[in-house]
Amino acid sequence: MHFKTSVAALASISALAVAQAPSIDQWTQQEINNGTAWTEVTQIASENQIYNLGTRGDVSCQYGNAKVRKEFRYMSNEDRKAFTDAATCLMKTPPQHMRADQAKNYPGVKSRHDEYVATHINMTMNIHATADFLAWHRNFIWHYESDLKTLCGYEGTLPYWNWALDAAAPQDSPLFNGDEYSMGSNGEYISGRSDTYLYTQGINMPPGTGGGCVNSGPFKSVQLHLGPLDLPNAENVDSNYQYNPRCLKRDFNSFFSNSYNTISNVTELVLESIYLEDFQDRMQGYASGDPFGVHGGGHWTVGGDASDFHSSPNDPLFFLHHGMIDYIWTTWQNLDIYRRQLIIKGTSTLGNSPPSAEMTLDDMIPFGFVTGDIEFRKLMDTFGDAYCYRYE
Ligand SMILES: *[C@@H]1O[C@H](CO)[C@@H](O)[C@H](O)[C@H]1NC(C)=O
Ligand SMILES: *[C@@H]1O[C@H](CO)[C@@H](O)[C@H](O)[C@H]1NC(C)=O
Ligand SMILES: *[C@@H]1O[C@H](CO)[C@@H](O)[C@H](O)[C@H]1NC(C)=O
Ligand SMILES: [Cu+2]
Repeated sequence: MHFKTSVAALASISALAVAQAPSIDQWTQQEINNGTAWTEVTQIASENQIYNLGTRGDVSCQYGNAKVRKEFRYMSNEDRKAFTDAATCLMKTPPQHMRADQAKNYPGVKSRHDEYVATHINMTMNIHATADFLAWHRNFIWHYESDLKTLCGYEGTLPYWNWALDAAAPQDSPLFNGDEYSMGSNGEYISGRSDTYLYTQGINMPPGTGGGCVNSGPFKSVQLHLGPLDLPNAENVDSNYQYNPRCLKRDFNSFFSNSYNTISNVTELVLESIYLEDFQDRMQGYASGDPFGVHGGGHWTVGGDASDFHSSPNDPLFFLHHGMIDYIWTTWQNLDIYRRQLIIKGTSTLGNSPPSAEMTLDDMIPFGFVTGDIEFRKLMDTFGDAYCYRYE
């Protein structure tokens, strides 16, 4: 008994010693700006994860058999097309969760994809600037990946989009060249636009490089059915689930990527945020002096439907952006697994308005038309009970 306790205590002390998060001072500003630091940070995080998994003993999910999510541009042409084929398939697949007697309350829900959009619309005020922002979106995109497999025969994993690689000119990214292996083009260019003042963030947004319909690539003929609800220069719908058939729009804008989504922005976020409160606030732009963070900045870099606060999952690129957000979270967690794996902070209402109770890991989290409620604790570990995947 005594022996067992002291061995466990020793093990956790030495594990803590190796798992301290690195300090940003270990890298020069140039290494932070040119991506060297980010590459090394993700390597340290992976090594910690491998070490940690080694201490878990005989569990079925191991580093070697976990599914690997890759950056879209580093996938083969065939794999990229298989993904976008499945994503468009989901937009043509009938709703799976909504019952016939509910349909009259959700006139805009026509497809399985729309069930994701409607759920996000429904829960917007309870999944952003809340304790479960990161966990909720992790599970949301995981189910999307799972639906691509079970409903549309996809055999790969959910790609992610590292927007930092495209921060200088997202409109020129290979992801958006509009060929059949891309994530679809920019929106058609609309000229003669002026700046738009964004009241929530208090900034003046210059016009982007598109603005109209995505007219080449895999999503050129998709029809959206829900939203927009909050776009500054669009005809927003009057009610949450109104049927509003239209094309997908994008408006790539380097103003946002250069200001909020550079490689130094993501590296500094991860290395300078020691406490979870700082990390999640700064990522979402609730820290002072940075009204977007990498999360908001990514949505506004794409613009158009992806920048609608409520209905942004309309654009399949949403799921790749949130893949990157999830990658950043796993990296931050794995830099100091013992302190960060199971830590949460906050309530279940946006910025705690209206005030609500602190969330706990025992809370059951709802997912509307996506899937049944799931315990918060299960969403904390990509190698835990619910998942088995990693990023590369
Ligand atoms: C980044 O900067 C460091 C320090 O100057 C240099 O050693 C390294 O080769 C650079 N890496 C890249 C990818 O440019
Ligand atoms: C993001 O990084 C760029 C340089 O890459 C910098 O100019 C900008 O101030 C950074 N933004 C924030 C919010 O730190
Ligand atoms: C919206 O939320 C209500 C209340 O939680 C729930 O009953 C309903 O199923 C949700 N609808 C969707 C589409 O998520
Ligand atoms: Cu969201």
